[in-house]
Amino acid sequence: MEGSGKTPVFDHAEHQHIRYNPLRDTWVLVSAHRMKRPWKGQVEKPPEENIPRHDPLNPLCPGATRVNGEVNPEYDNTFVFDNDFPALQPDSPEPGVSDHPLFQVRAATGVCKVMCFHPWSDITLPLMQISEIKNVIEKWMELIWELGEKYPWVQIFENKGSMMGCSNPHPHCQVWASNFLPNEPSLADRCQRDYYKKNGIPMLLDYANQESQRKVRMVVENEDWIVVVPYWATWPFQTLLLPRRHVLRLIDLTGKEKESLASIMKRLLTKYDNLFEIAFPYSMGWHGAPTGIHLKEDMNHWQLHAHYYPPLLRSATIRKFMVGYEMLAQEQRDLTPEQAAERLRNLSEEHYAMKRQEKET
Ligand code: H2U
Repeated sequence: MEGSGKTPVFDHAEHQHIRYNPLRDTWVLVSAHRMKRPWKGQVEKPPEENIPRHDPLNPLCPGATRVNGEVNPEYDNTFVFDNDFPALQPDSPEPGVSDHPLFQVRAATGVCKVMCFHPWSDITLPLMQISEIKNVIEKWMELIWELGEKYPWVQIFENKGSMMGCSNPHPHCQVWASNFLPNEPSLADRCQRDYYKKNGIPMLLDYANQESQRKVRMVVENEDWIVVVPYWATWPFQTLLLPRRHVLRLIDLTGKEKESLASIMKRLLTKYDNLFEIAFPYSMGWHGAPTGIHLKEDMNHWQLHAHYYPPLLRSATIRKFMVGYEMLAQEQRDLTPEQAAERLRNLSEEHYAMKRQEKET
């Protein structure tokens, strides 16, 4: 095309470009043609398939003894306990006043909890019943209530799969509450505040409305929720789960929204697992309006949302590395968000493990 005299027409799937991420005030380089390059790099181990339903030596199982000597109850639903190795503890001495702007320090206090989703170790969210996923959502809401009363930020997050640093196959998430607003929510707060001031509508409400009309990045949707590969996604199959209504926090969900959230989570996660027919690894987490002292402030610029960040790119064993250029210049992705959304959208909503089971019987 170069030198042909004709200016090529821009095609986002062919021509590299940069896209703006309005939630982080950053840009991502999109270079879809890089998917064609051969791969001779690291190949990951696929996730373990034969996990025992109950292992008395697994500290997350019902009736098992944890590292600190405590014995878990014989729980048959969700189960929450204080992390025995917490990154944040309620008390910490004051570090004193910094004597130089380059050496700033502040006290960090908080609470870290672990929440088991289910008594079985060989189950994951997409394979759980909608009613069981709803129990998880209700427990999340309780934790936001309880910890959000005191702490300005309560981060619920799930690391799934050893590729994402998860240390235990038992289905679980973590909850870290802190006396400070961490970097990511702090940035999201600033960006949403600025957008609201300029446009008079919460950014992610505006965004959900737009994506509901445009459809190209839609993965799944129902009456109350949408899941899209965001326009500015950096991870190959990253998604953003958004309510259609203006909702500040998880605790504001109605009974119907809890039910439809459980349903859309199951559909999304089934598609994720079906993509490479493995228990799809990811880190996910909820972002809602800050809590604690902020509960009394006007937080209307906020919109509740969940981020899913899966690391895989080409197959069950080939991941995206966020290394050289990403660390030193800016994030870059290899397939367009529209291509990723189309692939996810076209996948079956029947879990591959269920299909296999049906075939065997
Ligand atoms: P991850 O798999 O995401 O690392 O979560 C497991 C958490 O469980 C981890 O934070 C905690 C670890 O500290 N844990 C306990 O609190 N007690 C135990 O006996 C084992 C694991």
